[in-house]
Amino acid sequence: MTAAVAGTVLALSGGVGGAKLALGLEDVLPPGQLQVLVNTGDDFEHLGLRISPDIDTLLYTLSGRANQELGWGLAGETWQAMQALEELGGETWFRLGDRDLATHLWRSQQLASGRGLAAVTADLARRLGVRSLVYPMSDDPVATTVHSDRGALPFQHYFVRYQCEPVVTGFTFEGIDAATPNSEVMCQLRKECYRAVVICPSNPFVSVDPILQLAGLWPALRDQPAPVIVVSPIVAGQAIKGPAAKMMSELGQDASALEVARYYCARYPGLVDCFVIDTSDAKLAGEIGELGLEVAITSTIMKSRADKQALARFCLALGGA
Ligand code: FO1
Repeated sequence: MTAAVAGTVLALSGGVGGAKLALGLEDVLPPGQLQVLVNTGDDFEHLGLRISPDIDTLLYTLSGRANQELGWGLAGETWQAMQALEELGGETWFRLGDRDLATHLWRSQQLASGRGLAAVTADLARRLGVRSLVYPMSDDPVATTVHSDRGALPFQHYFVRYQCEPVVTGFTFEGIDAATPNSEVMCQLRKECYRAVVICPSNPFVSVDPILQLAGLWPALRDQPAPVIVVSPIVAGQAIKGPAAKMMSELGQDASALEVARYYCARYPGLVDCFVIDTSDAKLAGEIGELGLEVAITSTIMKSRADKQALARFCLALGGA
């Protein structure tokens, strides 16, 4: 057991990669000092239910319930409902486990009763015993569309139904112009409450961009005093998980940590203070540094709990955090 590092930390996260670092951060921070702002661009209505995949990945990971093999859903899951649905000729391309279904039923019922997604998520987190604050990026609906050689695809159709096979040409976030960022986070940014902001190793295009594109959010992150630290989701030319590297090459970029750094600098000038790369990418440090970023090199592959904690501690030691 090592000593905790005090001060509230805000992490921006998509699904599995972000949840791993969030778990490490939660472990090394005192209880209640981690807040996670989560992408909801992947959310959709399916079988009449509201599904929030990235929120659930965070809640399941932080409550020790995550299915490590699948990378989504609950551990020890059974699939009776999906089997029965298949026998009825229903849609089963997006698999909802029996226990996971309870989450979607509960959330959908709560939302239908008029509660907002942030309140429902906080309640769910409490019921699951999550110690950190997990905030949806917005209570307003935002839906990621993937533009591709097979046309404009709702995110889950691209990701799950077509297994990320279509060649991407761009992304849009339907509803983003009318969406308001989470009010708690905006309030705490204005009050300069954070000691660090960590942009987790999540997909820049479909996990982090929907969050940063919410009205006023990235300028508020840039203008508050805590360091903004990005952990590269690309290691040695590969995405740690998911289609980020494939998307980069289809968009005409090199799949590299350097290109990720260039992307953040071009799209969000002045936002990022520190950029964390894996030791296998150490040779890129000079060029990333020339972008005006502090470059930090460590092992960013999070296999064990100790790896997650080590990366979390490393991030919290950067930029005066
Ligand atoms: N991902 C899959 O690859 N196949 C599935 O059938 C699937 C079902 C699913 C159900 C609930 C949930 O919360 C997530 C689920 N995911 C599934 C994962 C998810 O769609 C993606 O990993 C994220 O949206 C990307 O972060």
